[in-house]
Amino acid sequence: MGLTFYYQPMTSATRVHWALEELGVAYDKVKIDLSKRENKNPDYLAQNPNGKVPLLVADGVPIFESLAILLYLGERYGAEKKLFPGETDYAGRGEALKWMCWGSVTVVETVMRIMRNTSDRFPAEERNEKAAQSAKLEMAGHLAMIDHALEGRDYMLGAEFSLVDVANASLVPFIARNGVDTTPFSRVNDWVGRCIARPAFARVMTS
Ligand SMILES: N[C@@H](CCC(=O)N[C@@H](CS)C(=O)NCC(=O)O)C(=O)O
Repeated sequence: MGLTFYYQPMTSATRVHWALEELGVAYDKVKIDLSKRENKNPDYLAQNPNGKVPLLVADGVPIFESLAILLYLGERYGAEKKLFPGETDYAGRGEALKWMCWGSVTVVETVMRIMRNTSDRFPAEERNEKAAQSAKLEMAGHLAMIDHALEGRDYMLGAEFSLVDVANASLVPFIARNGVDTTPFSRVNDWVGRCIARPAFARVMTS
């Protein structure tokens, strides 16, 4: 039955798209136009009651949430492609799960808090400058943590690029677009540069 990937470019689906391209697995792509609310069509909601992108339908099983999809892809294809620790590499899995979950829960919650308190996509009366400032301070702490973790290594798990880098490097440009100064974190910036220079990322950006 294979893999069908539902996405809109430049969204939370992008990191899943990137992972699919890195893994080199065969998949079909279906663009969902969020501006036309195609994500709220009954057919789409029947597969994804969460009504958002991304969605991956894997052998008939619909999987929503980009982190869940990344972990699924890592478990299913990652070890063979040397992009995810193998089933019995418990030390590697511990590192991978820790960084992927922390990025997708803690870091994403902080950037969403910044966005909700600064972006004109949200009503002015719901925005709070002080809440935005404290979230930006927290974010600086998160970036410092990644910067420290990258000391002496090119990628989050060590010398080799992995899906952990896909999951987390993809967050940094979004963080910067939300008004966080990432320039003090030189290891983070160098790492993001290395990750997004990969051909798989370029393919994602042009499709
Ligand atoms: N936590 C979810 C976030 C998904 C999400 O918010 N997707 C947005 C695009 S970035 C979306 O589909 N928005 C459409 C909507 O909410 O109607 C994930 O990582 O998959």
